Amino acid sequence: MATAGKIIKCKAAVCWGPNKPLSIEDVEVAPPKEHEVRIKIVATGICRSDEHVLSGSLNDIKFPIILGHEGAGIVESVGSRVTGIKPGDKVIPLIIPQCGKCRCCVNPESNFCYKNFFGKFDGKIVENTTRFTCKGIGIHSFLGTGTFSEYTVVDDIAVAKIHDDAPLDRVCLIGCGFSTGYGSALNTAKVKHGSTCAVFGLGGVGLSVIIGCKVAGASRIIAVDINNNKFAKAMECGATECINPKDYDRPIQEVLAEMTDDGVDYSFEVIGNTGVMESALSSSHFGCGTTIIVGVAPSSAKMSFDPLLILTGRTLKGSTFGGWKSKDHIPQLVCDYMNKKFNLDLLITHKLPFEKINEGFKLLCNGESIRTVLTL
Ligand code: CND
Ligand code: ZN
Ligand code: ZN
Repeated sequence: MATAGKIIKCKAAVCWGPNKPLSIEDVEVAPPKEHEVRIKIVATGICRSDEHVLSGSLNDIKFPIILGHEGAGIVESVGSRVTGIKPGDKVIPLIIPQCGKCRCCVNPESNFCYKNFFGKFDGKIVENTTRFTCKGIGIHSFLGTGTFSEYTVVDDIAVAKIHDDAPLDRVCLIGCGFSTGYGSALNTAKVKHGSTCAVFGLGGVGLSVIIGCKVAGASRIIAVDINNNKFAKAMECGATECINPKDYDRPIQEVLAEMTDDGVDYSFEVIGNTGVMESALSSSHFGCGTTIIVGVAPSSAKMSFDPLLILTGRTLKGSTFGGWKSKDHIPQLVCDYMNKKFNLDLLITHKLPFEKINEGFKLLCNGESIRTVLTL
């Protein structure tokens, strides 16, 4: 491509600090270095985790930063020593890289990687620098993906080549929300056929948990949210019943215990609220229940619970990116979508041009949208 090896000037939504609207700026995107890939982003979803940064609930975020971690695009150019990815390939940037060599990568039970960005939040890619500049200032990249930009640079261990015919304006959700929820049911909880599940929080990630529970053959999927407007979509995704904690004057775990002969087999917290995490744990069956934390709590929040809950047979686990080994599994998930194994189109409630990104965040915060897909 004519732009290979050169700085690209393009538009990006820069987050200069918490509690400020994103600002569409002209940025410079440096060419990819060794083991890096520069991508033309075509579409990107807005996930609640981006909003956590905007609202200042995550510590140690380096500003200014370009958010966005649910994108899909086309490779513009590759740096030296990149193998298996070439200009023109359709790709999804990965929020958890897969170096293939570290202790996590070689363990089939883990989908983490020592080169991960999650929990580190320093906004740098592996070489420890940034590739974006705006007004002479280096701009960080959230989770190493920075998809709220027409072009971004990622590490080659943090990008998956996907099917040439994949519709990028939909499979972008496989970059985070869909895969995170779906995999937490299938890979982390390993939901069994005929089991009972409760899903707390019915945003894009929670609905994807429901889709996963359904694919796993759960017999009951109880959807829990404080916003009744989320229930119709939850039923469409596979929930068998919906409940609102505000409709009861007793703790929701008691309601769930009554509904399910003493507790669900699997419960999922998909909000990022430590109080709800405790309710989800208490909702699972005392002898054999499993609770999965998917929501990202504010940095300072602490969970507290009676250890007897665990001692009596419950299991508490967390799941990042649905337990998928990113580079290995994402291309297959894209094919599964194209083969109609699941329907992630249900999650897309809004489509907006990139310039309207702040409107997209408003829709998320008002509870009006599930996923807004921005097209660049
Ligand atoms: P979104 O905000 O769309 O959904 C959250 C839902 O929870 C909304 O429907 C709310 O109405 C509902 N809710 C809020 N408070 C309560 C409550 N007290 N009781 C019941 N329901 C409530 O968010 P999302 O689906 O985009 O993301 C959900 C969480 O998942 C969020 O914390 C995000 O940061 C996290 C996440 C995790 C990962 C991962 O890899 N683990 C990846 N991406 C996002
Ligand atoms: Zn996300
Ligand atoms: Zn690794």
